Amino acid sequence: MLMISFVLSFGLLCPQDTITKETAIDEVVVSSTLGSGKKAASKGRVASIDEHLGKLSKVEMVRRGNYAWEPVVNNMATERVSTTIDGMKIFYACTDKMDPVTSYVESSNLQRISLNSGLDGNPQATGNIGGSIDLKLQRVGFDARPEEYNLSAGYESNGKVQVYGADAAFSSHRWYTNFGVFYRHADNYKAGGNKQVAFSQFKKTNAFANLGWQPADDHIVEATVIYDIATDIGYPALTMDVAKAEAVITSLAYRREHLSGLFHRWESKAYYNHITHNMDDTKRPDVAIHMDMPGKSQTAGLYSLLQGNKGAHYFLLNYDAYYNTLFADMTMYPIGGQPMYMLTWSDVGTLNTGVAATDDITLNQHHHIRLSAKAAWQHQRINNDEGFQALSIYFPGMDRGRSRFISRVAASYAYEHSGWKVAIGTGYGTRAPSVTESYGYFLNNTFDQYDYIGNPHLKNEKAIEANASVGFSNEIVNIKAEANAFFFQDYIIGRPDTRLSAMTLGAAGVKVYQNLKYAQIVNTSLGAEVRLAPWLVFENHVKYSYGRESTQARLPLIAPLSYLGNLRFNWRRLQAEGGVRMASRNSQCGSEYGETPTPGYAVWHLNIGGQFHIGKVITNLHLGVENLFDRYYSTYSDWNHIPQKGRNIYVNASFTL
Ligand SMILES: [Cu+2]
Repeated sequence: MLMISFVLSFGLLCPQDTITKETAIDEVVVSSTLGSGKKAASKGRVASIDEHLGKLSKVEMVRRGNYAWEPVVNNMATERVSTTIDGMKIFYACTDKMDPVTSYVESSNLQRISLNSGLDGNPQATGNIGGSIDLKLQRVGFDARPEEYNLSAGYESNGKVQVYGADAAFSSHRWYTNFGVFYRHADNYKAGGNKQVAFSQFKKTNAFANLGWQPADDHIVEATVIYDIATDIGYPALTMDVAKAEAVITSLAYRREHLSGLFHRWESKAYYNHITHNMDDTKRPDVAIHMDMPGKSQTAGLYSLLQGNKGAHYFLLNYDAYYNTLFADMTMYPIGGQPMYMLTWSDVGTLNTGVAATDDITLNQHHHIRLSAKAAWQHQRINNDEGFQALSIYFPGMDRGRSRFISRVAASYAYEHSGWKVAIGTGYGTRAPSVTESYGYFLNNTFDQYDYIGNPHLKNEKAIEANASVGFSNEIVNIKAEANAFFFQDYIIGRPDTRLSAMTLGAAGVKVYQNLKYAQIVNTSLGAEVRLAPWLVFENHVKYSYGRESTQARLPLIAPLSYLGNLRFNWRRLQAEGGVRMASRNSQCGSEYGETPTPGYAVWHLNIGGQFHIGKVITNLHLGVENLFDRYYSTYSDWNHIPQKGRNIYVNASFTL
């Protein structure tokens, strides 16, 4: 977890263009075929995106089942985190957060996942108080190996998970293409003690194709298509499942390389993506009122990015714009009664356009400064009359649309000398409320059993960030202590409104999103890695976080004290690892917000794997055990305390020719 890669290569497809930068960007390498993937999961290419994301030290995952976990960055969930795919904005289509956008890609689509912590977001990010995740697509590029073929397969004993993938890549000086298909299937898994977790199955297929064309040197056209479909997905923590979640993601880009003058690279991209999400309660026993709940999300956008350098400066300038619409409705079928219809996201359109700039200044080999800023204008409007009228009952005289100005700035300074590295940073940013927070209509939340109504009168949320880290590394040790703190003003969260009555049967009441005066989130971590022998590394990581709001209540879903310990062995082409993950009971949980404490636990794991050459074929083989002692447990971020997997033996292989 400590192995933070500080090296970012820009202009991936042109090695001569590579510029090494010192930044606070954390990343996990997904594709193992490219090598040097220090943090790549031991499950390699067949690991899910969720498993890869979980390797990032500032990321936790909220689980509502065995599929589509929600990434939480610096203890902030989707509303405060920006997720982009190669700079493209994409928004989930489920009012119950069953489909974080990371669920619409596959490991085989990705080369790496990069995370910018806090307000220092990537250029296309918006609303990123907690951080911004960019999923970098796997493109073979020009002048790579003329042809390459990959096959991968994996099996997990718990839940009989099967994973199969095949992809191919062709490359020349003028053209390249890589494409593939990936399939995943899981039955219900078993928690510790052989307890079956009903409704935890899923099926997923993902197909992708990338195409590159270079009609003249350094004039590059690139296109991407991803089609992802998941069916029969169970959500044991929720009262409903998903019949189908489907995404089409497309982009077309034009890029110039090796320009002379101030800017050496210019890239413009237009994109469109479309998500459909259909929930399903027909397989559940004892459903009092059957419901149909589909959701739809469409986003069209573009960005244009200039990269340049002059003297000590390395800078980026970006313009971006997108238009997203979210539509969700619900039809209830009471037994013996008339169906009832309700719009939950009433075709809300969001137009957002902004400019961003970053400057990395290398004063000399010891001093480094990074500045970043973004300003954006956003207009949001309820496009559906019926939905507007329904919400107007609760907010008489409300406007149908609303414009907002959002911005962020961040600055950091790093000092490096003889193995020591000290960094401090600060930032200020504002966030527009999400569609759910502004215009959601009776969205039932199974976490606290309340129905939620959006509030069109919300003010922008504001936050000040301060962060600091100190580290030391040499051949033997690598130690890093890190802390960041976020001070919010007008923090947005749902609070009970006793005047309203709930729509959902058995709901505890209605909550309306409000701006709280202030809130704080503090995250601290300490990591130490010791090389005990040339072939043996002992890795330790401790984390502690804290969150409180202005009524002095604790915020919900804040990670408890946790520890990760690993012993890593390297012998020739073999790597092996054994370790433990531990967490304490989160007795200081957000009880005011419906959270109940989760007991502490310790869970052990083992794995071994390596890369071998069999003739011309490069073979990656891995074998491992998770939850070695079959412990029954759940983490603080397991929705409604659904248990984690019990003992799980996995094996996977990938072959590259
Ligand atoms: Cu859903």
